[in-house]
Amino acid sequence: MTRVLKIGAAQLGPIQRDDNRKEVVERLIALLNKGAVESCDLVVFPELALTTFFPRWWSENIAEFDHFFETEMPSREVQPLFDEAKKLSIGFHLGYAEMTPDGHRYNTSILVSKNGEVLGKYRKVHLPGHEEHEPWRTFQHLERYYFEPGNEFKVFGAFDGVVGMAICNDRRWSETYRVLGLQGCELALIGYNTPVHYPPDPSQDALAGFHNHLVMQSGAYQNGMWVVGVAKAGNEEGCDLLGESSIIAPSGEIVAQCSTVEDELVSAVADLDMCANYKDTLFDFDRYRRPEVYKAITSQVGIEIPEGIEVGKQEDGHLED
Ligand code: CDT
Repeated sequence: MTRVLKIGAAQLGPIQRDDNRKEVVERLIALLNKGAVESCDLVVFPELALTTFFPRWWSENIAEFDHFFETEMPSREVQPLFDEAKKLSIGFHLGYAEMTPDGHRYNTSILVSKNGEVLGKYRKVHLPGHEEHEPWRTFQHLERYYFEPGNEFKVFGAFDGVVGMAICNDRRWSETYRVLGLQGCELALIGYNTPVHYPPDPSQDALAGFHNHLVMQSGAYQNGMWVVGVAKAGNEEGCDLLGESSIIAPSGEIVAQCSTVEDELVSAVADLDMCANYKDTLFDFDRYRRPEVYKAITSQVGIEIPEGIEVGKQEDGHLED
């Protein structure tokens, strides 16, 4: 059996605060149709693909932003996307703000099969930014105020392979890919909204594109998996969001990349069997991993410099056995 998928990375341009769901869903459907022209099996939409990136604003009353959340999926407004995808026989990945029946808020993504069935749901584990109002910032990043964190990285049997999901900031953490990789993940789908300007350290602004690809390419290579990273891009409510959506092979190479910061679909053929080239050789986990040496990764959160090391007061680098 050959396991070859045609994947579309469906980058979105900005969604402004007053754009309604119907308009946005029409844009998603247009991208889906571009995917159909390119014979895609799976189209990947970004994080919070139905709304503007609302955590850039503070509201004393959190419920004031509840209209940015979906209380059911598919909702009435999103149903046409499910219908069109089913008609075209294309699966898709979609990020959105989720409100559960008992009032919990998550930054969520779902994986939908070619016949419109929700195969899997993921809730963002690494919530970046801050939880309090920080008016000094050009743009706030209040994900830690608006969302609760999810608690697991899972994989799903889908599209003849093992598929995992992560969301935006998750892609910067090597643990994300490894936990997926340890479950045999062959294809990781990752949506993002990444402001180009990083207020706590603007020296990183010029490196935003480099860091984006650096982390996803390493994650792909070190775990022998395909990675699809898809942006909401462009100038959204005055905030520039990074584009450069890409499809990355298990070799770590980028095989397709968006060139605009607008609605744009790029596609690539992904041979899932190519994962074995890496999983069975250089990154043969069974053979080479040494979990007994990695205990600090799960037992410790922050940095703990071992006793006896006084930073800045060392001798000239001489090491004693
Ligand atoms: N959406 C998201 O997670 N964005 C973050 C911005 C970090 S700055 C607080 C990212 O890692 O791209």
